[in-house]
Amino acid sequence: MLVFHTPLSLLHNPPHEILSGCVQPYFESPERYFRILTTLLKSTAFEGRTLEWPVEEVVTEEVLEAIRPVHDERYLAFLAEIYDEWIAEGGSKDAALPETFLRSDLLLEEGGVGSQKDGAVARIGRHSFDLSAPVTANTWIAAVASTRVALEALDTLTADGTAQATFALCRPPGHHATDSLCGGYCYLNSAAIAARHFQRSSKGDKPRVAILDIDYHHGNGTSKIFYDDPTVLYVSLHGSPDYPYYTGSEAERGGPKARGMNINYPLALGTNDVDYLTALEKATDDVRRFEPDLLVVSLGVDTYIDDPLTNFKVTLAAYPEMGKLIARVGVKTLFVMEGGYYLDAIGYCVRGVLEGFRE
Ligand code: SP5
Ligand code: ZN
Repeated sequence: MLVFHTPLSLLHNPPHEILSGCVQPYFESPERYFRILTTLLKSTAFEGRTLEWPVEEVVTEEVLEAIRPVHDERYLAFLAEIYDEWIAEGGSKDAALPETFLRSDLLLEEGGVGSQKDGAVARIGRHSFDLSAPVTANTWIAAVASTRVALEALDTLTADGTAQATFALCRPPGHHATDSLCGGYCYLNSAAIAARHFQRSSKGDKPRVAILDIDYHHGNGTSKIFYDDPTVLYVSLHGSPDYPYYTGSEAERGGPKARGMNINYPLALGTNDVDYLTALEKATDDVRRFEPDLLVVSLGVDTYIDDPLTNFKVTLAAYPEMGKLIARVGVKTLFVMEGGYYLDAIGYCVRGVLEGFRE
């Protein structure tokens, strides 16, 4: 299986985030990229495809065309400009991070005050939903490069008649990013962008895409982006109650034009291998019934028992079984990397899923 990745992912390296009221080292670290890549490439079943561009050539008109159907123009301008604006206002060189958040229930009149021109602090609070998406000097470049990894993996998957799956080692991840908000280590929603790109670049009838999100956390961004779209099925398994707290319930079934096209499997904290795989089997049945033309898997491995941020009891033995269930859907599958923070296991968890898929 081809493994698409870019060393430009390493340019995004925020020193810290704020969790449990404390400044903590950033869990979504560059080391994750090395661990996953080296563990995969130790096996002859995988072949690396390194994507490299000069920094000033990462953001092309072509990739922006693929991103625009998913993210709003003002949000993209914010990601591209905020660090320099923050520095110009005297903010820390480490990273831009919000102080306040624009919430509609705070406003006294619709629209409130201000625009995009009321300074860096106001601007970042308009486009963030937590304190885990700092914007550093190269965050925008790394995020766009990460999206390009997903798009390249998709192009190869669709162009190659024999490939049944490709793996996009995206970093930073994407599934928490909405059309206009960053958060949860995510800036650009690469899985959503790839799904839309597939639909837009196909000739004939608009193809159907299923997104199966097996990261521990609910992919609130992806869910929101496709919530009222009957051509994209979103199915998520996630720990509940847990981050991002306000989304991911079974009652979220899709908007008026797309009832039933959003399916959530909230799983209790402490969920073990058997219960996890039972739920995943139901989720893959949902995907199969939809008869998609493409399956995008948001592959987070923060479901692992020792993950420092999460609360399942899923062991290494479960990951190849996950891959087998996903393969049984029987459709071309793009795997897009999302979360996973226990460095000593993430490579083996990812390898387990991908090897299980191939068998
Ligand atoms: C892509 C992805 O997996 N993003 C996850 C972001 C989760 N951020 C908040 C985690 C809250 C964890 N709280 C418990 C900390 C125990 N040390
Ligand atoms: Zn996660």
